[in-house]
Amino acid sequence: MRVIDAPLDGTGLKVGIVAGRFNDFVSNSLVSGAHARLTSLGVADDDIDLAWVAGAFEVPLAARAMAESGRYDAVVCLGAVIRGETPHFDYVAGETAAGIMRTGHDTGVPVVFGVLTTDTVEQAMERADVDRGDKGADCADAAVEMARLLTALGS
Ligand code: INI
Repeated sequence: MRVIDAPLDGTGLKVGIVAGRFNDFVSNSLVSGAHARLTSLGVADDDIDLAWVAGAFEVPLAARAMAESGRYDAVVCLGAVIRGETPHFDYVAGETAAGIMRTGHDTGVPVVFGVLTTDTVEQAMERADVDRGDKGADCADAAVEMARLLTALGS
């Protein structure tokens, strides 16, 4: 069996980040975690672009614009949809997830899903906490791995 290697090496990669401003106390932490991990994996600070949008619902469209620009090897989508605060949680969360997935499939650019969907503010803060879970860092890993994997697969 040949194992296809996708090293967690971000050297030379260009990464876009899209973040929803809604619940920005969570999104800011996710952005910090993603940014710190990307740079620790070797992505140059100048090769990381961050675009803020109003909320999670807007994230897929901005991610698509980044992916279609041809300037990025991967796009990281960040935000927080919290059930306790919205009766239309299921629409916002579901459409955001579907839009992010579709963007990756349609463009061929890895678009990773770091929009938290939680029942409570506390759960969201826990998953965004750099000392306790840090979904932003997880997404940075996924972005670099997917960019490398697609290259290894000849994409
Ligand atoms: N956007 C979020 O990112 N998180 C939420 O929890 C949220 N709530 O609670 O409604 C939310 N709504 C805004 C939405 O994403 C759009 O920005 C808005 O509907 C304009 O299209």
